[in-house]
Amino acid sequence: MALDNLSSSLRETFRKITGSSYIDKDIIRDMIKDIQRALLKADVNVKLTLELSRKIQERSEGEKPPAGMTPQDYILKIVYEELLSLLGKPSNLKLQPQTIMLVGLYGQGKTTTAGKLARFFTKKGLSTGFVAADVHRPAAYEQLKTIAEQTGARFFGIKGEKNPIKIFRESEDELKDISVKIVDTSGRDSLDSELLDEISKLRKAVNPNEVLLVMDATIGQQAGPQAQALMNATGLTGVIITKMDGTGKAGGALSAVAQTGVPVYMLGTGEHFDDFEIFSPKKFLGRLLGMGDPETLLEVVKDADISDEKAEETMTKIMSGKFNLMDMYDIWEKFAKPSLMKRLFDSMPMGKMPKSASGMLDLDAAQEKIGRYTVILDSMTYRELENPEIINAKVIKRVSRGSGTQEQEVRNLLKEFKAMKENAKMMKGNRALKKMLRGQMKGNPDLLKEFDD
Ligand SMILES: Nc1nc2c(ncn2[C@@H]2O[C@H](COP(=O)(O)OP(=O)(O)OP(=O)(O)O)[C@@H](O)[C@H]2O)c(=O)[nH]1
Ligand SMILES: [Mg+2]
Repeated sequence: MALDNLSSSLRETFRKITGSSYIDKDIIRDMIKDIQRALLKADVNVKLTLELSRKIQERSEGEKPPAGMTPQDYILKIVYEELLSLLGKPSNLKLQPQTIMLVGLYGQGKTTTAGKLARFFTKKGLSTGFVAADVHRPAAYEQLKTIAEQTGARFFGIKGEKNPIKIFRESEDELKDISVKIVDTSGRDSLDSELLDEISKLRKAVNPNEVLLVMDATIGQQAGPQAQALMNATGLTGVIITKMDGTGKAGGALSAVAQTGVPVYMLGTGEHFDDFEIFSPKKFLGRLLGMGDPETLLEVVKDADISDEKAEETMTKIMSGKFNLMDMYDIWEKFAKPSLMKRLFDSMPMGKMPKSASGMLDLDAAQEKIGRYTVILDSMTYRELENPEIINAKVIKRVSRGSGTQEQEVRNLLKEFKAMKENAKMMKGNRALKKMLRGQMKGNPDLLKEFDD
């Protein structure tokens, strides 16, 4: 996933602070150096990194923790708040009739995102239509038409027409009974004045409610100037960052967002139309810092067609770090469906899942692995599943024979189980973050209870 490295560095920094018995200037300075290094490595731009670290330093040295809060927790709170400010203000698309124009450089995912938006709005009961205003790439018309068929959006385009404004004007009658109109525009290799001029004129003609910049997570430092230029030409209202499932560093895109001051609305997390997430700065940061994401979990668990009661129960177990092999079995049985696994991959301890060369979750391999692991678990006794610590070499031998797998594979399973448990404990262990995430977990009292014990 994009930002994996930043995530592990920040978690390490948080661990260091939580683990230190006192806080002094040196510790703060070291921490700031660690954070700077981590941000720069993730492609966050230098100016922003410096601003952020200066703020953290000033506040850490100048502010006193309120009564009842340890200096360690207070430092973490400061870092958390400053990182959160880097992610911009929470805001999102409104569920109402509107016109949305998608802009951005070549190949960043505009047309795919049109499909994702269509899926998103149709699911909420709003009819959606596309205007094919990419007049430069010859295959653009067909691509959008196909996506319209796949997502149930109405399509309007004029094949061969070179004037995007004319296309939009003619679409108005055709799409007049459609609630959400999405205008797909041309991308370019770089931002020349010709493109900016074209997009600016189109923007005036369309007069959209939203102008969304579509930017992918692999874009580096050039993201800033580009976003700024598009901002000036069109008055962007929001950003969608795509390809968050890849190995791009995402820091470039996030820096650009911070500079322009427009909110990130959504994240693209794959090539399918359902690989689309609402962006929430708090959730995103919680996930980055290894707190798991209670809200996403609950959403997905509910999507899995499990009763609310069962969903809560599973969640509570996962987050409590108390689960045993039986629970691991339970999780895999419920969640080993491709669509769910993909969404859960990052927000829940699923064990180590196979990745493809590009760093994305390899679904087929993951399914196969879970299949094999389930057979192994099937060969254990109930007592062993409930008390994994009693599994010794003899049991491993028996289970391996019983399931027709190698002993090594049984050992691997047990090792991963341990790692999952550690992971879940880490989510549980960070008191300062827990407090801060409390707001997100309102309405979920059982979960909070587990957190508090
Ligand atoms: N992995 C992944 N791939 C994506 C995502 N969004 C888009 N893509 C892929 O990126 C490629 C380019 O996507 P398009 O939607 O055609 O990009 P575009 O901005 O419309 O491109 P132009 O119209 O040529 O400027 C396609 O292969 C998409 O499948 C995403 O969130 N994750
Ligand atoms: Mg396109």
